[in-house]
Amino acid sequence: MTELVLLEMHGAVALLTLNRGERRNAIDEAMLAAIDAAISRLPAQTRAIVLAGKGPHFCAGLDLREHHGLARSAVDFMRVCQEWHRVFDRLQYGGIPVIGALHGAVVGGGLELAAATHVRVADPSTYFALPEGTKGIYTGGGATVRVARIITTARMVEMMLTGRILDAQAGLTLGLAHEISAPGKALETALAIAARIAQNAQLSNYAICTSLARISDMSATDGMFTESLMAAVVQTGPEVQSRLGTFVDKTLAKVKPPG
Ligand code: 1HE
Repeated sequence: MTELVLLEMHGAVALLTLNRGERRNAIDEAMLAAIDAAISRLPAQTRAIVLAGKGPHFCAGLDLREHHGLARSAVDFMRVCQEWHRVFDRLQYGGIPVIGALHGAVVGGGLELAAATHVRVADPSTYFALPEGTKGIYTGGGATVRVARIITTARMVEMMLTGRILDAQAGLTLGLAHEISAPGKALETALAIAARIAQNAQLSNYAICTSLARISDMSATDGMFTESLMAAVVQTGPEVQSRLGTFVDKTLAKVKPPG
């Protein structure tokens, strides 16, 4: 039986590849379970993850064929959504940076999955859409929170009502992508970014991935308090002495203008 999600280590970077290209990596129950299982299989040395899709598209979202065939009840589908939320939360809040390598369709639940990654590299072929409205359905994999926070709620309402399809450049402008790669190079670029991020202090990466989105859910005073707690843990962590020592002895790379 072919594995639905491939796991391949590149040093400290785990490459997870959705491996259902013949179905455009549509997410049925087996695919969701395979993503969950792949996260559970990550070796202890994993310091960054790249998430990619096999075939011509990153991910076509909910498996519409399965959904149509199962004729689920409202309660059944509520449970499906909660399972998507649980699995995608494991990516977003697992404490390990996840870099999405996007290409082709990143639509519906595919966009919900991409929005759970922390850094998104888009091949020029990438396009983003939330076609649920035009299909008589609704987002259920976290888009109302994750995508709305990236592009604003108003923009998401417009995208869903109109079925608007955004190309890679429009996605970049809205923050759905953070970088557009050279054609065909999204995976290579994502792996290079992941290798760099894997060099950061593990505790800093953990704090960035787990606390920032949570702090944005809090009131300003609670957020500031949580920030100071998180900083107290990170700034007194095990790597601070050695990393900041290189600043004191002037061997630390300076923060220079881009280019
Ligand atoms: C699928 C799916 C799918 C493809 N579920 N089987 N998502 C959508 O509305 C996207 C629907 N899909 C498409 O618009 C197109 O298939 C694509 C633009 C993604 C790809 O087009 P193309 O021409 O490259 O491939 P294709 O010929 O359309 O698809 C190849 C096969 O994949 C075909 O099966 P085949 O047996 O005819 O070969 C398709 O049926 C199959 N396939 N997409 C099932 N989505 C928790 S709620 C989340 C809400 C949502 O995600 S709504 C879904 C939004």
